[in-house]
Amino acid sequence: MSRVFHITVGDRRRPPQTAPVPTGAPAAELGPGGGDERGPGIVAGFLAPHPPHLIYAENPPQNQPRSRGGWELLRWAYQEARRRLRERHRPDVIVVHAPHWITMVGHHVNCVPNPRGLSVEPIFPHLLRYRYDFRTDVELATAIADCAADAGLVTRKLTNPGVRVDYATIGALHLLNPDWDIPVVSLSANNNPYFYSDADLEQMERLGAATRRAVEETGRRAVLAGSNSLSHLHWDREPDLPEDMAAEHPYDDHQYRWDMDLLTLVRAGRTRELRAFLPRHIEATAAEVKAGSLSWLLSALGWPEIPGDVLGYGTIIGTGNAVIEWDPANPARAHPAPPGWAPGPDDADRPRPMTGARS
Ligand code: 2X7
Ligand code: FE2
Repeated sequence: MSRVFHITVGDRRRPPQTAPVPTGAPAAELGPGGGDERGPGIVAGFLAPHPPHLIYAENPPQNQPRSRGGWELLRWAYQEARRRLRERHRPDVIVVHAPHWITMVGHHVNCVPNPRGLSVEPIFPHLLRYRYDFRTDVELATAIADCAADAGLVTRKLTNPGVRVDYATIGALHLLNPDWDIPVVSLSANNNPYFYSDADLEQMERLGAATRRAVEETGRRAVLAGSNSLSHLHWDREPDLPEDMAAEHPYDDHQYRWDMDLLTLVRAGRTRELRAFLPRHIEATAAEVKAGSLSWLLSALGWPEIPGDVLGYGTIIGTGNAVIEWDPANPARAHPAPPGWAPGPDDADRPRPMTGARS
């Protein structure tokens, strides 16, 4: 049984924003194999959640625990993300921002050429004990750290090969590229989802802009992965068989509906409104998005007013998780919200029961 603490969350009401619904941008040229023919730059971004349950359910050889599967809809969403990454985006590098490499002072960039070791999930060690061995794009990592420092952010280059890579970085990277044959840059989370404070996403946006500058200056073709769950309250007990899907469902209806509102904005391509909505969603659902990975990602993409492609949504021990792709050159079809719809569930002020454990 694992136990976690819960914070009291509420709603910080802000007036709904409105913006025109985009009809879609011109598609990029696709080559004969379906790959796009763009040159260097950030070619796509993924929201790539990392709960250890997903790797556990995949049973890869790198992970010690064995499972009978589970959480298939999210894993199939990742399957499609992998296909697009390999066939269409063909990046030189995957840059990942993940919330469980927590750095209390500053934004750190992993500049170790070949990180190797065992990554263990501290709350769910029975699900994730993963042997990793991958290559860092040190030139880009160094450039990101330098551009972030130029942008006024406290920044450090991690060069100590003994530092263990956190499970969120490993989770997102494994699920996007289990072959680990694409170099990586990994960024730490200076903005901590567990602090009792309002979300300060401004620095994450500056880090995103710095990442973009570094990618362009080094001439890389990069895919970005922001590794956040959405609503983040989870059960403090799990079933005897962790992958018993009869026990898997949203923590409560309130959390679920806030996630659906966020995804409605994403699918409609209302990115400006999404930007204003994120702090409300964080406040209402203790969202892991508070760590800033999603803000970093969308800022690096320039907050494109295009729909994101929601490849899948599912809960993991009650938390909300979505795999989403933003491809500025080949945007997804827009799914406009119903007329008169505004984000923020109408019961936003209702006090939520903190039920915690399931029976
Ligand atoms: O890191 C996580 C998470 N974000 C959500 C659910 C369960 C475990 O780990
Ligand atoms: Fe997490």
